Amino acid sequence: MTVLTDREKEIVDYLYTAERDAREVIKITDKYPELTIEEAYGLQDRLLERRLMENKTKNVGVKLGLTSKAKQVMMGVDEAIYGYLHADMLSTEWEPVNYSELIHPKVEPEIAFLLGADLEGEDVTAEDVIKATKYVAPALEVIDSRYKDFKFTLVDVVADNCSSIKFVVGSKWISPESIDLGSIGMVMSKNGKVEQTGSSAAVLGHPAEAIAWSVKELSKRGKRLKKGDIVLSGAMSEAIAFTSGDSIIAQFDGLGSVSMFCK
Ligand code: OOG
Ligand code: MG
Repeated sequence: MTVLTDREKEIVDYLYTAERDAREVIKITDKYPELTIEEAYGLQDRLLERRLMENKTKNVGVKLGLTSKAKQVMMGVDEAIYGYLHADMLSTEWEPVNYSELIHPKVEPEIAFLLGADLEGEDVTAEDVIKATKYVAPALEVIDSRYKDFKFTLVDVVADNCSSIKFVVGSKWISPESIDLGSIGMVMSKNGKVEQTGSSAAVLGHPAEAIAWSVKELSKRGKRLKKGDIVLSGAMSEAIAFTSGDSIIAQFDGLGSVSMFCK
C-alpha cells in the first residue's frame, strides 16, 4: 500500500470522481502550477491504483499519446506521453459506446500491438518491438479528458491518465512481419463522411519507434511492457468529436477496418 500525501489524495479523488460521474473539472495546474511531469506520473499511478480497486478491473496494457505532430499541434504540446488501459475500457464493435457515461468524447485511429514477450530497458529498438509483437490490429481510441473544454498542459493530461476512457480493437489480428507498419494509410469516417486521413508514419516516424520510446520512458520509472499487453501506439490523425447516434469507421491499408457506434 502506498501512503498518499494530502495533495495526492485530493487530486486523485478529484480526477477519479470526475471520470466516474462524467463531469468536467478545472485543470489541476490552475491550483498547483508547480507540479512537475515526474509528479504527474506519480499521480497517474495513484489514480490508476484507485481506479483498479473501485472499478474491480485489471490492467490490460498501455496507450501512447501525442506521438504525432497533428495531435501535438492540436493539444498545444511538444512531447509524447503514456497512460494505462484497463479491462473495463475495452469496448467491442458490436456493443455501442454509451454517450451518457462520457463528458465530451473524441475518437482517434490507432494501431494496436499485442505483445508476445516482455519489453524493458533503455536501449530497446523498433526492431525489438516488432520481434516481441505477436499481432497488430486496427483500433479506435475514445478519449475523454476530464478537463473543461478538453484543454490542459502536459502535467494535467498525464495525471488524468492521458484522457483514456475506452478503446475498440478490430477483429482481424495479423503478424507484424506481414505488413510494412511504417507506411499504413488510414481513412476515418463519421456517418459515412470522411473526416480524417493519415499515415502510420505520422506516429514518431513508425509506430514501433513510438513503442520503443515508451519502453525507455517506462524503464526510467522501473516499469516495463509485459507479455499479453495491448499497446495503443498513438493517434494517426487528429481526434474527432462524436455524439449520440454517430457511427465511426477507420479503414487501414492492409490491416482492415474497425468501427464503433455511439448510443
Ligand atoms: C491526450 C491523449 C492523446 C493520442 O493517441 O495521441 C492520445 C489527449 O489528446 O487528450 O491518446
Ligand atoms: Mg490515443
